[in-house]
Amino acid sequence: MGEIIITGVSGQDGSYMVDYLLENTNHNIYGGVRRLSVKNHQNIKHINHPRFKLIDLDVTDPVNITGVIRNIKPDYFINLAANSFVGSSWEMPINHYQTNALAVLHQLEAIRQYCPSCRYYNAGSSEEFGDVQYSPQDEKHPLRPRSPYGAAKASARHLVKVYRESFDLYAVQGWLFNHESERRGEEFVTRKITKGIARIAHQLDLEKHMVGVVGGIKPLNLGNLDAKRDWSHAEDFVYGIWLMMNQNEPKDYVLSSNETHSVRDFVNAALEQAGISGEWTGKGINEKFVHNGKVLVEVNPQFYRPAEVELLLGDSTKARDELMWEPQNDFKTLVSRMYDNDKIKV
Ligand code: F7E
Repeated sequence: MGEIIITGVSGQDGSYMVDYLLENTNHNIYGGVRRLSVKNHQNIKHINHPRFKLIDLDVTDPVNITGVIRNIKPDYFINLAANSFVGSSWEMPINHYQTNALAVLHQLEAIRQYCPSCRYYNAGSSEEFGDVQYSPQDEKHPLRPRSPYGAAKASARHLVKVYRESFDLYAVQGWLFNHESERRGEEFVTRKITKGIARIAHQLDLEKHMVGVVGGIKPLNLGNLDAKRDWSHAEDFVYGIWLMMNQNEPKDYVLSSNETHSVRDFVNAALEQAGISGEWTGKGINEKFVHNGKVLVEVNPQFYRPAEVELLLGDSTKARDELMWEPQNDFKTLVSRMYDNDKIKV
């Protein structure tokens, strides 16, 4: 029985990681959470287990990080704490750099000094590929980030590699393409869509039953509908991370579905799941989805980014061949799981 520290345990990936490790290993798990005046433990409220313990952990505080690593001397350290919303990284670039890059350096340094046998994982991102040179993107694709978020993750990747090679640490950083779920934050486009379409479906239902909706149906406002992403279910990725941490040799792997879909495709899949028909009209900022003369989805340039990653499509062949990693949820299953979870029950 060993000790595992997971940072960012109340987030989507952290919570699925705990679920997976409690079920599949017999290790003790220390879940790091940042102290907030209002707790945000929705994703972990179902976990009540003698091998799971919450600890205060702020990854931007090196004293805190070093103390925790020195005391617990973990066998595994899984860093899933991040400022993960790319869209906010232009407004708060320093926060993104501190949380997503500098914090990684503090963790590596503490592990090097106090617990060099600890296996370390840092959450890397397909955003590091950014302005992509070829598709699909594999482990050899150059790092060409387009946002302060992507640049911070790329910087962390270099640090992980330098520490691995200089000090012989088992330190890895996967390239995780977009991964979503019923536990996804509502600012990310997938959850914004499934929640938004669920609200609209409910309002259409009320109208059908002559109850009426005061002020009419408010359309779902989105940014770039043409952006393409390689979306998977987060549940499939946490076990990929665990496989990455348990090889003979430390290596970085891409995890992805190997399919790409536009934001518009995601909206269409959610509409289909909701049983709402209609058509897209207009182009660019005038594009709309119309159902029986009602606008349900429209473009709002407020959600455009200063620089966009237009296309991401992963190639996870290496993880599938070497780790025997096999995701279980395809695109349709992902959308239907998320939509059904957000559906308003009456
Ligand atoms: O945007 C477009 C937006 O915010 C996806 C994080 O987990 O995955 C995630 O980053 C796309 C972008 O995720 C809206 O412009 C259109 O092209 O859901 P997102 P992301 O930026 O891809 C990577 C792998 C990570 O590492 C990140 O941590 O959708 N989009 N309309 C919109 N995006 C948002 N958020 N809201 C919109 O209304």
